Amino acid sequence: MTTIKFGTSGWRGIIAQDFSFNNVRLATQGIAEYLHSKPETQDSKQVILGHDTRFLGREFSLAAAEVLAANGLAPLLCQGNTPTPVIAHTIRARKALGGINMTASHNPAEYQGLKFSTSNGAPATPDVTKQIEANIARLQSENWSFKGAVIGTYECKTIDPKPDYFKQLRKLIDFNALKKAKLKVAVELMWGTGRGYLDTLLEDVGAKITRFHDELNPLFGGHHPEPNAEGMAEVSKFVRSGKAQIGLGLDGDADRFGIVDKDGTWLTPNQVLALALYHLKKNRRWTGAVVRTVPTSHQVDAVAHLLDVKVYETPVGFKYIGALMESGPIIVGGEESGGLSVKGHVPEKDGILACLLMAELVATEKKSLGRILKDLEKQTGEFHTDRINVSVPPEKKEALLTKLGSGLDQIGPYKVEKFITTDGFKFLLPNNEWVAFRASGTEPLIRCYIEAKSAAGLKKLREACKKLLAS
Ligand code: G16
Repeated sequence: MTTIKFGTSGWRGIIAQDFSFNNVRLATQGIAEYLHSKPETQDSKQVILGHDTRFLGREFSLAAAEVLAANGLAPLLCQGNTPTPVIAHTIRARKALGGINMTASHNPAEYQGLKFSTSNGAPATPDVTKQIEANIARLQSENWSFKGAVIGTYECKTIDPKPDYFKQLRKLIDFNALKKAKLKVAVELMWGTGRGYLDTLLEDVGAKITRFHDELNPLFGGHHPEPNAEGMAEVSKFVRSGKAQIGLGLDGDADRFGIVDKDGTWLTPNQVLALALYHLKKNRRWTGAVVRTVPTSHQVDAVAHLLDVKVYETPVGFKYIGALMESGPIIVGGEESGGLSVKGHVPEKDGILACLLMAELVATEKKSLGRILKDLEKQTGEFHTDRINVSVPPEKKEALLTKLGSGLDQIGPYKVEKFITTDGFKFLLPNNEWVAFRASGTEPLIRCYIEAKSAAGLKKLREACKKLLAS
């Protein structure tokens, strides 16, 4: 029997092994029962369904739709494959009860996933997923089963979510500035759901775009559909050759962004978050605070300090950022894994919005992003970050986490000044440098995050962390 657990973002599993039709039906029944326990279910019955480009996405969505309908709810399926932020916006725009999104985001092709969002479009918070998990465990103990229609044959009402979402982005992005700039843009669509969204919006404002991987391929070319330095390498090369002024990319479900500067350098999401805050506060004059997760760069804090903006720190997961965005004015919330959203938008990460915001910044200041960062660094100092993903055998994982969690006085030659346990273990070192360790909630990995004030310092810290992880 599979234990269905909601990790950092939804439930993820290997297709056919854990992520089966029966388990999707079971998880959906758990969600339907949760929805029935909410008073809002008196007013609306709608639940938005969507899926990414992975194997059997539509069929899994239809299986979920059938269970929802059997529970007296009204499933509405987004046409075609749909970005996560678009599903989030659709939930809000249609005042639905929530949404179920079949996506394993950046995980490799053998995975599928189910993300549940509440009526505000935000990823479900842990108190909600705990209730759903308890419902599922109870259903399992009662041997609950559902006799569904032949796979893929159930008929569900569909909607086109694009027009509403485009309308929302036209409110948030300065498309006039983009129109004037006529940028040459390389767009990495990563065989994912961003196709027809990011590229179309840019083309509509007269940008000259070159698309990468804009065909449907559930195998993602054998890679993780992640717009990190590796995932953006082809775009980097293209931009470096002078054929485009900026490279913009998305992950499989278009909630994460990847940005390549004019010289072909891939910018870290940490840098992009700092730039987004700078742009919205300085050029747009937005007011409010900034939210970042624990392992996100303190460069964000340094830029916030320059601009007199308050910083909030949360555990990893956009569900925590989203919750804060719903509770007060937040200019921008984001995280080092490549997610951000802004004031007035969905409390869910939106890669499409992030990419357009960076293009808008270039169009507004008529400078490269690297140039803007260099100017900021003159005032804040430099920030060098890295992330090491370590695959640790399950039998060694607990021992390693226990060792790190017991607190350490030293990391290599550096004295630990403060130990933070908001999520995993973060060790603050002298000179505003730090390292953090935590178990990923989406992949069987331990993540080690490092920040130093110089390239040489980063190298030294990386070595110290590698030694610690190997010992
Ligand atoms: C998900 C969450 C993010 C989180 C990321 C990494 O992203 O939505 O909030 O930062 O996982 O989490 P972890 O380090 O626990 O693997 P996505 O894009 O996969 O949905």
